[in-house]
Amino acid sequence: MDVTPLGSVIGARVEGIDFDAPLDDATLAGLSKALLEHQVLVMRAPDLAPGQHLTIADQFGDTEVHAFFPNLGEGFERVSVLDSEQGNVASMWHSDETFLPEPPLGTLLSARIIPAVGGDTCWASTTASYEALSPNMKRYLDGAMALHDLSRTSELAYNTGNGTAESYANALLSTRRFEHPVVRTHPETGAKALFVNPVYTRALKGVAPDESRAVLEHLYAHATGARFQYRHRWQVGDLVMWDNRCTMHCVMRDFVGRRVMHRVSILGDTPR
Ligand SMILES: O=C(O)CCC(=O)C(=O)O
Repeated sequence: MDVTPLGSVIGARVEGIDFDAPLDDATLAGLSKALLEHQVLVMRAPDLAPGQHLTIADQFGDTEVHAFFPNLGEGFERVSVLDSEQGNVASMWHSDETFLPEPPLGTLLSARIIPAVGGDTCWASTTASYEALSPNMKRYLDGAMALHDLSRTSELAYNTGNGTAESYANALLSTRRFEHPVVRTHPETGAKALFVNPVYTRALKGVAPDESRAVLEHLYAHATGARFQYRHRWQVGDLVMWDNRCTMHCVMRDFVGRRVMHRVSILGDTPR
Protein backbone atom coordinates (compact mmCIF):
# COMPACT_ATOMS: atom_id res chain seq x y z
CA MET A 1 0.00 0.00 0.00
CA ASP A 2 1.38 3.43 -0.97
CA VAL A 3 0.36 6.46 1.09
CA THR A 4 1.13 9.90 -0.36
CA PRO A 5 0.16 13.11 1.48
CA LEU A 6 -2.17 15.40 -0.48
CA GLY A 7 -2.27 18.36 1.89
CA SER A 8 0.07 19.87 4.45
CA VAL A 9 -2.08 18.97 7.47
CA ILE A 10 -4.82 16.69 6.12
CA GLY A 11 -5.42 14.22 3.30
CA ALA A 12 -3.49 11.38 1.66
CA ARG A 13 -3.85 9.26 -1.45
CA VAL A 14 -3.73 5.52 -0.82
CA GLU A 15 -2.90 3.25 -3.75
CA GLY A 16 -2.47 -0.45 -4.20
CA ILE A 17 -5.62 -1.74 -2.48
CA ASP A 18 -7.83 -4.37 -4.07
CA PHE A 19 -11.42 -3.72 -3.01
CA ASP A 20 -12.79 -6.77 -4.85
CA ALA A 21 -12.27 -8.91 -1.75
CA PRO A 22 -12.55 -8.11 1.97
CA LEU A 23 -9.44 -6.36 3.26
CA ASP A 24 -6.80 -8.60 4.81
CA ASP A 25 -5.55 -7.82 8.32
CA ALA A 26 -2.39 -6.05 7.17
CA THR A 27 -4.33 -3.80 4.77
CA LEU A 28 -6.94 -3.01 7.39
CA ALA A 29 -4.24 -2.13 9.91
CA GLY A 30 -2.40 -0.03 7.31
CA LEU A 31 -5.55 1.91 6.39
CA SER A 32 -6.47 2.47 10.03
CA LYS A 33 -2.98 3.82 10.73
CA ALA A 34 -3.07 6.06 7.64
CA LEU A 35 -6.50 7.39 8.68
CA LEU A 36 -5.21 8.36 12.12
CA GLU A 37 -2.23 10.08 10.54
CA HIS A 38 -3.91 11.84 7.60
CA GLN A 39 -7.62 12.05 8.64
CA VAL A 40 -8.87 11.82 5.03
CA LEU A 41 -7.88 9.00 2.65
CA VAL A 42 -8.50 9.14 -1.11
CA MET A 43 -8.66 5.78 -2.86
CA ARG A 44 -9.84 4.31 -6.16
CA ALA A 45 -12.60 1.69 -6.15
CA PRO A 46 -14.31 2.11 -9.53
CA ASP A 47 -16.31 -1.11 -9.44
CA LEU A 48 -17.44 -0.90 -5.83
CA ALA A 49 -20.91 -2.46 -5.56
CA PRO A 50 -23.08 -1.42 -2.56
CA GLY A 51 -22.53 -4.85 -0.96
CA GLN A 52 -18.75 -4.46 -1.19
CA HIS A 53 -18.99 -0.91 0.14
CA LEU A 54 -20.80 -2.28 3.21
CA THR A 55 -18.37 -5.17 3.63
CA ILE A 56 -15.37 -2.82 3.63
CA ALA A 57 -17.00 -0.33 6.02
CA ASP A 58 -18.08 -3.16 8.37
CA GLN A 59 -14.43 -4.14 8.73
CA PHE A 60 -13.79 -0.84 10.52
CA GLY A 61 -16.73 -1.27 12.92
CA ASP A 62 -20.51 -1.56 13.02
CA THR A 63 -22.24 0.61 10.46
CA GLU A 64 -25.31 2.82 10.92
CA VAL A 65 -28.56 3.68 9.18
CA HIS A 66 -28.22 7.44 8.69
CA ALA A 67 -30.63 9.57 10.72
CA PHE A 68 -32.21 11.26 7.68
CA PHE A 69 -30.52 10.64 4.32
CA PRO A 70 -32.40 8.38 1.87
CA ASN A 71 -30.84 4.95 1.33
CA LEU A 72 -30.70 2.11 -1.21
CA GLY A 73 -33.61 0.27 0.41
CA GLU A 74 -34.20 -3.25 1.65
CA GLY A 75 -30.97 -4.97 2.65
CA PHE A 76 -29.01 -1.79 1.91
CA GLU A 77 -30.50 0.63 4.43
CA ARG A 78 -26.98 1.38 5.64
CA VAL A 79 -25.92 2.71 2.22
CA SER A 80 -27.19 6.30 2.06
CA VAL A 81 -27.64 8.08 -1.25
CA LEU A 82 -26.82 11.73 -1.70
CA ASP A 83 -28.42 12.67 -5.01
CA SER A 84 -28.32 16.34 -5.99
CA GLU A 85 -31.52 15.81 -7.98
CA GLN A 86 -33.26 15.00 -4.68
CA GLY A 87 -31.76 18.13 -3.12
CA ASN A 88 -29.10 16.27 -1.17
CA VAL A 89 -25.91 18.28 -1.44
CA ALA A 90 -24.19 18.78 1.92
CA SER A 91 -22.93 22.26 1.13
CA MET A 92 -22.49 23.58 4.66
CA TRP A 93 -19.50 22.75 6.86
CA HIS A 94 -20.26 19.92 9.29
CA SER A 95 -19.04 16.81 11.04
CA ASP A 96 -21.47 13.95 10.55
CA GLU A 97 -24.52 13.66 12.82
CA THR A 98 -23.12 15.46 15.84
CA PHE A 99 -26.68 15.73 17.19
CA LEU A 100 -26.37 12.05 18.20
CA PRO A 101 -24.96 10.97 21.59
CA GLU A 102 -22.40 8.90 19.67
CA PRO A 103 -21.67 10.53 16.31
CA PRO A 104 -20.04 8.33 13.65
CA LEU A 105 -16.37 7.46 13.89
CA GLY A 106 -15.94 7.93 10.17
CA THR A 107 -17.54 7.67 6.76
CA LEU A 108 -16.71 6.00 3.43
CA LEU A 109 -18.03 7.99 0.47
CA SER A 110 -18.14 6.56 -3.05
CA ALA A 111 -18.57 8.82 -6.09
CA ARG A 112 -21.19 7.38 -8.50
CA ILE A 113 -22.10 10.35 -10.74
CA ILE A 114 -19.96 13.48 -10.84
CA PRO A 115 -20.68 16.69 -12.76
CA ALA A 116 -18.26 17.72 -15.51
CA VAL A 117 -16.99 20.59 -13.39
CA GLY A 118 -17.40 21.57 -9.76
CA GLY A 119 -18.89 19.74 -6.79
CA ASP A 120 -15.55 19.32 -5.03
CA THR A 121 -15.56 18.40 -1.35
CA CYS A 122 -13.35 20.20 1.18
CA TRP A 123 -12.27 18.68 4.46
CA ALA A 124 -10.72 20.64 7.34
CA SER A 125 -8.63 19.21 10.14
CA THR A 126 -10.07 20.17 13.51
CA THR A 127 -6.97 18.98 15.35
CA ALA A 128 -4.88 21.43 13.29
CA SER A 129 -7.36 24.26 13.88
CA TYR A 130 -7.49 23.52 17.61
CA GLU A 131 -3.69 23.55 17.79
CA ALA A 132 -3.59 26.95 16.06
CA LEU A 133 -5.93 28.64 18.57
CA SER A 134 -4.40 31.18 20.93
CA PRO A 135 -3.58 29.99 24.47
CA ASN A 136 -6.28 32.37 25.75
CA MET A 137 -8.94 30.84 23.52
CA LYS A 138 -7.84 27.32 24.48
CA ARG A 139 -8.28 28.28 28.14
CA TYR A 140 -11.72 29.78 27.43
CA LEU A 141 -12.87 26.60 25.67
CA ASP A 142 -11.48 24.23 28.26
CA GLY A 143 -14.46 22.35 29.72
CA ALA A 144 -17.01 24.23 27.54
CA MET A 145 -20.04 22.31 26.31
CA ALA A 146 -22.18 22.95 23.21
CA LEU A 147 -25.67 21.94 22.21
CA HIS A 148 -26.08 20.11 18.88
CA ASP A 149 -29.41 19.45 17.17
CA LEU A 150 -31.23 19.37 13.83
CA SER A 151 -33.12 22.62 14.25
CA ARG A 152 -31.02 24.64 11.81
CA THR A 153 -31.32 22.22 8.87
CA SER A 154 -35.02 21.68 9.59
CA GLU A 155 -35.66 25.40 9.81
CA LEU A 156 -33.86 25.97 6.49
CA ALA A 157 -35.85 23.15 4.88
CA TYR A 158 -39.12 24.48 6.27
CA ASN A 159 -38.38 28.06 5.23
CA THR A 160 -37.51 27.04 1.68
CA GLY A 161 -40.59 24.87 1.28
CA ASN A 162 -38.62 21.59 1.44
CA GLY A 163 -39.84 20.51 4.88
CA THR A 164 -43.16 20.24 6.68
CA ALA A 165 -44.16 21.58 10.06
CA GLU A 166 -44.13 17.95 11.21
CA SER A 167 -40.58 17.27 10.01
CA TYR A 168 -39.53 20.52 11.68
CA ALA A 169 -41.13 19.41 14.97
CA ASN A 170 -39.66 15.89 14.69
CA ALA A 171 -36.18 17.31 14.32
CA LEU A 172 -36.42 18.66 17.83
CA LEU A 173 -37.05 15.26 19.44
CA SER A 174 -34.72 14.55 22.30
CA THR A 175 -33.14 11.63 20.40
CA ARG A 176 -31.79 14.16 17.92
CA ARG A 177 -30.25 16.58 20.38
CA PHE A 178 -27.12 16.25 22.47
CA GLU A 179 -24.51 18.22 24.37
CA HIS A 180 -20.87 17.60 23.53
CA PRO A 181 -17.57 19.11 24.68
CA VAL A 182 -16.43 21.95 22.42
CA VAL A 183 -12.97 20.39 22.44
CA ARG A 184 -12.86 16.62 22.25
CA THR A 185 -9.92 14.31 22.73
CA HIS A 186 -9.44 11.80 19.94
CA PRO A 187 -9.90 8.37 21.54
CA GLU A 188 -7.06 6.81 19.54
CA THR A 189 -4.46 9.54 19.00
CA GLY A 190 -5.14 11.55 22.18
CA ALA A 191 -5.04 14.76 20.10
CA LYS A 192 -7.46 17.55 20.99
CA ALA A 193 -9.89 18.67 18.29
CA LEU A 194 -12.49 21.40 17.95
CA PHE A 195 -15.91 19.77 17.90
CA VAL A 196 -18.41 22.42 16.81
CA ASN A 197 -19.87 22.94 13.35
CA PRO A 198 -22.22 25.45 11.73
CA VAL A 199 -24.87 22.89 10.74
CA TYR A 200 -25.62 21.11 14.01
CA THR A 201 -24.07 23.18 16.82
CA ARG A 202 -26.63 25.70 18.07
CA ALA A 203 -25.18 27.23 21.22
CA LEU A 204 -22.46 27.18 23.83
CA LYS A 205 -23.97 26.08 27.10
CA GLY A 206 -24.23 28.44 30.03
CA VAL A 207 -23.26 31.70 28.30
CA ALA A 208 -25.39 34.56 26.95
CA PRO A 209 -26.72 34.08 23.38
CA ASP A 210 -24.64 37.00 22.02
CA GLU A 211 -21.44 35.57 23.46
CA SER A 212 -22.26 32.09 22.19
CA ARG A 213 -22.95 33.38 18.68
CA ALA A 214 -19.79 35.49 18.56
CA VAL A 215 -17.51 32.72 19.84
CA LEU A 216 -19.01 30.04 17.57
CA GLU A 217 -18.81 32.33 14.51
CA HIS A 218 -15.17 32.98 15.30
CA LEU A 219 -14.46 29.25 15.70
CA TYR A 220 -16.17 28.39 12.39
CA ALA A 221 -14.26 31.08 10.50
CA HIS A 222 -11.01 29.95 12.10
CA ALA A 223 -11.56 26.20 11.63
CA THR A 224 -12.50 26.45 7.96
CA GLY A 225 -9.41 28.45 7.02
CA ALA A 226 -7.62 27.27 3.86
CA ARG A 227 -4.49 26.30 5.82
CA PHE A 228 -6.40 23.49 7.55
CA GLN A 229 -8.03 22.08 4.41
CA TYR A 230 -7.73 19.47 1.69
CA ARG A 231 -10.01 19.98 -1.34
CA HIS A 232 -10.90 16.98 -3.46
CA ARG A 233 -11.78 17.09 -7.15
CA TRP A 234 -13.87 13.93 -7.65
CA GLN A 235 -13.73 11.28 -10.35
CA VAL A 236 -16.40 8.61 -10.65
CA GLY A 237 -15.14 5.59 -8.69
CA ASP A 238 -13.23 7.55 -6.06
CA LEU A 239 -13.68 6.24 -2.54
CA VAL A 240 -12.88 8.68 0.26
CA MET A 241 -12.77 7.78 3.92
CA TRP A 242 -12.62 10.38 6.68
CA ASP A 243 -12.22 10.41 10.43
CA ASN A 244 -15.31 12.23 11.70
CA ARG A 245 -13.76 12.75 15.12
CA CYS A 246 -11.21 15.28 13.90
CA THR A 247 -12.55 16.75 10.64
CA MET A 248 -15.34 18.82 9.13
CA HIS A 249 -16.37 18.78 5.49
CA CYS A 250 -18.41 20.71 2.96
CA VAL A 251 -19.40 20.29 -0.71
CA MET A 252 -18.90 23.17 -3.15
CA ARG A 253 -22.30 23.94 -4.61
CA ASP A 254 -20.80 25.34 -7.80
CA PHE A 255 -21.96 22.74 -10.32
CA VAL A 256 -24.72 22.13 -12.80
CA GLY A 257 -25.88 18.61 -13.58
CA ARG A 258 -26.25 15.60 -11.37
CA ARG A 259 -24.02 14.50 -8.51
CA VAL A 260 -24.66 11.16 -6.77
CA MET A 261 -22.67 9.77 -3.87
CA HIS A 262 -23.12 6.58 -1.83
CA ARG A 263 -22.07 6.78 1.78
CA VAL A 264 -21.66 4.37 4.71
CA SER A 265 -20.86 5.61 8.21
CA ILE A 266 -19.22 3.64 11.01
CA LEU A 267 -20.62 3.95 14.52
CA GLY A 268 -18.55 6.02 16.92
CA ASP A 269 -18.31 6.62 20.65
CA THR A 270 -19.27 9.41 23.05
CA PRO A 271 -17.04 12.46 22.49
CA ARG A 272 -15.00 13.26 25.60
O1 LIG B 1 -21.15 14.65 -0.99
C1 LIG B 1 -20.08 14.87 -0.44
O2 LIG B 1 -19.02 15.06 -1.04
C2 LIG B 1 -20.01 14.96 1.07
C3 LIG B 1 -21.13 14.20 1.71
C4 LIG B 1 -21.36 14.58 3.13
O3 LIG B 1 -21.27 15.72 3.52
C5 LIG B 1 -21.70 13.53 4.07
O4 LIG B 1 -21.77 12.37 3.67
O5 LIG B 1 -21.89 13.86 5.25
